[in-house]
Amino acid sequence: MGGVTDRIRIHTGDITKLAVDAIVNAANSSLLGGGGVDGAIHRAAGPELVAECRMLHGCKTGDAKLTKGYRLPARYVIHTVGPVWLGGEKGEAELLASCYRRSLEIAQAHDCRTIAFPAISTGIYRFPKDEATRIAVGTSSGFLRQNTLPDVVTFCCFDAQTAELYRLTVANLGEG
Ligand code: AR6
Repeated sequence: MGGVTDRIRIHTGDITKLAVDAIVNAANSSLLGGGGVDGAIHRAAGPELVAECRMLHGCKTGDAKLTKGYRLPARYVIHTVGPVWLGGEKGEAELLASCYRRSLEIAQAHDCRTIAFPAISTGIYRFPKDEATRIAVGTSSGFLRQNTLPDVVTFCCFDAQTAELYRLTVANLGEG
């Protein structure tokens, strides 16, 4: 019997290239674009993306909203707003977990079999990578255990060091 780790992939590279049902964007609460992975997604999707985002009237930290993928190979973009790291006492961990959970719920509601996440909040928002990776893997594997959709979660790491951290974290998951 395969456990949930069989439904987790770790990919090193640019999330805008992935032909999955949904890619997740590490957005800000305006949903109108920015730097980092958000800038890359908007550039690759084309100007229709920001036009649809304007109609969403923003998004709260820890929540997520879906748009089409336009010129991306992915059918949908799920825009989530991670917490800015303020030292760890401002609910950052719970808010980051909520980003993963809400994104997976929205993917499921749109019948997505495959979804790819970037390392939300670990760039411009400065969330410590070790803890962010534990939250990403822990929350996603918990959701996979309880749900058949999405079938496969890909963690898209921008560099080899991050991918290694994800590999170690997945390996440490107790399969129960
Ligand atoms: N593919 C995959 N991962 C990427 C890519 C890419 N093309 N580009 C960067 N990363 P960040 P945040 C990684 O800063 O910390 C924006 O301005 C990057 O190495 O993109 O959540 C938004 O508008 C890092 O590991 O997002 C917000 O204002 C991870 O993606 C703010 O930044 C997340 O880094 C959000 O900050």
